[in-house]
Amino acid sequence: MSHQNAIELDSYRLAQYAVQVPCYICGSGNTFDAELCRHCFAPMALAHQATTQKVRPQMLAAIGPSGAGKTVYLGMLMDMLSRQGGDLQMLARGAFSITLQQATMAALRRCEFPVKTPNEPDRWNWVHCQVRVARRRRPVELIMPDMAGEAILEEIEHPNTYPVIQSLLKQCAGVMVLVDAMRLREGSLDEDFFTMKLLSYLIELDNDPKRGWPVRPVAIVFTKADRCEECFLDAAAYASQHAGGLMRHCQERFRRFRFFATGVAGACAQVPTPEGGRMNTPLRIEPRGIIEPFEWLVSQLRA
Ligand SMILES: Nc1nc2c(ncn2[C@@H]2O[C@H](COP(=O)(O)OP(=O)(O)OP(=O)(O)O)[C@@H](O)[C@H]2O)c(=O)[nH]1
Ligand SMILES: [Mg+2]
Ligand SMILES: [Zn+2]
Repeated sequence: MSHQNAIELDSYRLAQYAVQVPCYICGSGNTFDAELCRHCFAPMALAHQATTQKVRPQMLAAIGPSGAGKTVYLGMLMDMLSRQGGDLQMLARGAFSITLQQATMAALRRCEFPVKTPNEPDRWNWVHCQVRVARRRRPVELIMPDMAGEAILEEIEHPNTYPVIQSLLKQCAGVMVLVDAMRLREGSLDEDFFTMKLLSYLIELDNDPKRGWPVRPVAIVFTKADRCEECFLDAAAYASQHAGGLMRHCQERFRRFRFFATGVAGACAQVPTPEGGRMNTPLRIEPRGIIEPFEWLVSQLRA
């Protein structure tokens, strides 16, 4: 090969870097070979996959304080949806979309809960999936991350600490707000306050009466309801009784909201850890009310 030819090939390679690929979440330009967005750390695979599809994926988010049960719930939800037949079925898009369900189910099988989600967005698990609903002609394309509760709180208190959270929540078509039912019953006002803060933040992000958060679907999901049966019987009544502020907030600010109760563990025990502490472990896995909040949210999405 002549010297001149070699120069031509190299410059052709460099030309690829001149074309920027916009991140699907925040829109910032990235090089074609970037794995994560250099601005918000969302996986660039989301952008590459979206360009190959006719339908633009919609975004959903599960938010709630640290320890609310987001990882356990989302991991179990993805596992159940990907295995079941029937009216609602899920197909993961991309190998990265299976990690959340794989890590959660591996921990539960060892009779452990998954570890706390790290605060750094580059370590979050994202799911891009196709959801088929019996009544809909076309499947729904969805993107959903498992975010860390502490990072969500930090972003609300100090906007732009985690730009990915703001970009995502601005565009989300709907949201699941996870609330620890046990802590509410124990009278923890933190849970009520945190949830009201989250809901106020959503309204601040987009208050448009036609397209903004006042009209987007909000599922309030009480987690760990395996430990308080009355929550399963009537989640809305449970909210009125134990989270009055949250209930009023929903009624005044949102037009489409609904309360749900979920539980993943059938029974838990406190066991000693090798470090001398104690750890909450699931003795049985008995998922209840996992599909319902998601099914309702999907039914509320535009076609
Ligand atoms: N009894 C019971 N406990 C649960 C359930 N889900 C979660 N827990 C407990 O709640 C803890 C926190 O659950 P995670 O799913 O890690 O919480 P998270 O919202 O992802 O927390 P961050 O990652 O810090 O934001 C677990 O370690 C369990 O001790 C459940 O369905 N039943
Ligand atoms: Mg988590
Ligand atoms: Zn980005």
